[in-house]
Amino acid sequence: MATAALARRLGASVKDAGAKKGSGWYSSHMAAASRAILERIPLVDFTLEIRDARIPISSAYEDLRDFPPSSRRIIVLNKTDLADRRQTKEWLRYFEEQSCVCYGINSHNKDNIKEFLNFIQARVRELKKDDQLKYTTTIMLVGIPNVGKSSLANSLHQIGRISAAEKGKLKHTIVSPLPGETKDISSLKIGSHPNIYVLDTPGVLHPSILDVEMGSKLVLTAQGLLVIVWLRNVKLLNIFCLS
Ligand SMILES: Nc1nc2c(ncn2[C@@H]2O[C@H](COP(=O)(O)OP(=O)(O)O)[C@@H](O)[C@H]2O)c(=O)[nH]1
Ligand SMILES: [Mg+2]
Repeated sequence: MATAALARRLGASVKDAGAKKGSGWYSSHMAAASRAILERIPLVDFTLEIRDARIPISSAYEDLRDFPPSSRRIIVLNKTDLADRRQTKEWLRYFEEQSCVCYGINSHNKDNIKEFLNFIQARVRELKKDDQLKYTTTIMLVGIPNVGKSSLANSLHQIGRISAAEKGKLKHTIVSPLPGETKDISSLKIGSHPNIYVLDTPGVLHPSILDVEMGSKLVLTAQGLLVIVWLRNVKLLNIFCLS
């Protein structure tokens, strides 16, 4: 009971922090990233919307809400290692019933990444049946901060290049439990014959969509750290002391 009350209080604080003008949360940088991502969606072959497997609804990427389900948009439930296995299965079934292509993954698990690469390659083959070797496929990873976009991009790059016996230096995009570390859109090669690139993007979270429940879920999952950083203007310690 006390935990539920604390969760609600934290959720309400996150909501208030989002609504507060000048809280620095939805910066001009995030707004620019949101625009840049939206501009690229029609240009890329696939958009992977990365969500947290523990909170697959609250971690949805708002900017994709108006895009209808399509075989070119794939919902990836990441961090399945932290989620309840049975619930993840149910969520995957739920999204499939909504005509969404959906995949559950742990970005830190090599076998998961290999299977996911096979899945992506199959989708690429379906998309470019004719002369597919000539084309370069681009896959953009989008999502709210901290869902694991950069981790997934790095893992796909590492495993994809090893499988393709590619030479050359491995690239890295920054992985961090703190928000806002990915500042630009960067591209990493994940396959050859045909060439496949993933675009890692900065996380975007519109404060206007937050309600108390979503706020508390973000606090209580891995996004907790991120929210605490955002909440530096809110007297978070007071919230704990009052509970
Ligand atoms: N347990 C677990 N942690 C993950 C997974 N993917 C990413 N993380 C962690 O989540 C945090 C945020 O990851 P990052 O890739 O920077 O998220 P981004 O902001 O969406 O790019 C980091 O501490 C990662 O190590 C996963 O599948 N499982
Ligand atoms: Mg990142």
